Amino acid sequence: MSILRENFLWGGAVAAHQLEGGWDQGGKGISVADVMTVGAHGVPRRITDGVLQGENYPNHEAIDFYHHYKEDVKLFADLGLNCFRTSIAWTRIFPNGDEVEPNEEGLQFYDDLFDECLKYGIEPVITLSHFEMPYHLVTEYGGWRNRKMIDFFAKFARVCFERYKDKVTYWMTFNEINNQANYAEDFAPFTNSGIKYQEGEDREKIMYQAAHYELVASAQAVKIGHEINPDFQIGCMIAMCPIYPYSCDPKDMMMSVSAMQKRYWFTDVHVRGHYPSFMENYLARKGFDLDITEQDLTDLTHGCVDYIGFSYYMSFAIKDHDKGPAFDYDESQDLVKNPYVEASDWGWQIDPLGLRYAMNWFNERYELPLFIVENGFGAIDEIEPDGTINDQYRIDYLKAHIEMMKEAVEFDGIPLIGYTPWGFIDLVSAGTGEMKKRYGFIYVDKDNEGQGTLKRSKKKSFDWYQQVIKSNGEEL
Ligand code: P53
Repeated sequence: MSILRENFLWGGAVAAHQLEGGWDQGGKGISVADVMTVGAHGVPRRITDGVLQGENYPNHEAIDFYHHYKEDVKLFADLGLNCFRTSIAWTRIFPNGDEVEPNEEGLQFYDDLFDECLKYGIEPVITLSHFEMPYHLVTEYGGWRNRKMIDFFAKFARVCFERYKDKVTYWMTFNEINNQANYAEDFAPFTNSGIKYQEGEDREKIMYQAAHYELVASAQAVKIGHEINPDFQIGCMIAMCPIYPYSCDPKDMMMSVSAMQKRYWFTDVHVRGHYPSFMENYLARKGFDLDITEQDLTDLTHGCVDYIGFSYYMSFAIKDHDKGPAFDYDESQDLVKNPYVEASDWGWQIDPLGLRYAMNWFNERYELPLFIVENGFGAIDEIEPDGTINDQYRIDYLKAHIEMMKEAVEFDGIPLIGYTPWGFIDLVSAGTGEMKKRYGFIYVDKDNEGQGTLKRSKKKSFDWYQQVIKSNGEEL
């Protein structure tokens, strides 16, 4: 008997813009991912004004899944996946975002992809918006600063729900909607919300406005989806990096509470359908007179999510910085290094037990099923002279996390739907645009400069994960 449920969803996760390529094919429009250059650890990706000659845009070709999907899905079946989490590129369906009619060629691509998956018993798990909104909506409307986005998104969601209602059951609305809590940097506001800040703007206020519109759009989508197919399971998607108090100093503890509120209130609204009191008071104290209508508040109550999808890579830690009774959190300044955990080459703190902590935090607060839709270890892989890749470090990372996930089920009774490790086929890093920050069980021959044959091969972790799935998580 295994600890995990019998129909546990074992999968792998990717996002359209990070693997598909074919950025200008099949009638696809330019997305926000198409105007981001390659970066590195400590070197942010640049956001250019449209697609410029001579720049390296890693997402344009990515790993060319657009043309390789049949052979790739066959490999996924060989790996033993019973689900595959990907996203629908909004720009394949509505190239500019504001068209009246969808692009049939884009819709057909996902029909073909989902059919190919279902042929092997692999269930598609779909994110509607994963860092890839139409760039036209940024230049013409200012992205999610604009209320009009709600209608554009709701329409996109409706078209997808109607088209794929018999092929997809598990959906998510916005990927890692809470990344933008880090509004000091340019990356998250742009990838989450298509927002480019002007000099002197109040970034924080704009972030809260955009997040509000997204939460309303998400709620509308949940309602629409349930009307189209009552069996749909529609979740939110939260980037969960729990924020520990640096010490047992009560002030550090309270700082961690406040930081968790600022980073995870998005989940409160998604799940409960209303703003938590601490957030209402915060917005009032800051004097942010946001555009929040009575109808919005009603919409929120009618679009509560069915489950919580979340990513888990790392934990954070925080110290009080003498901010007084408000304990206001500033993500770009307040986090400190945790001396008890190691970090990856990209500075991500490795903390398997933090996954169990995070699952408990969600469960205590919401009592909804959880779905771990991303977890993984970005590392540089070396190819041995005989062509093999011995990625034991990746196996060690994932094994430790799966153990903690199982303990959360066994000891804490947490209802868990499934587990889809991130980037199980190598793809373009979201944060840095690099290829060399690899997560895969499947190697893809391509480097940061865009050179390579795109040939796929199995790493050591491929066989390991295959056996994990086969044993329903018993053989790690
Ligand atoms: P990369 C930051 C913190 C946690 C998750 O990230 C994050 C990010 C953004 O970089 O993103 C998620 O590729 C995201 C994926 C992304 C993955 O984590 O920067 O949902 O699109 O690829 C890993 O190493």
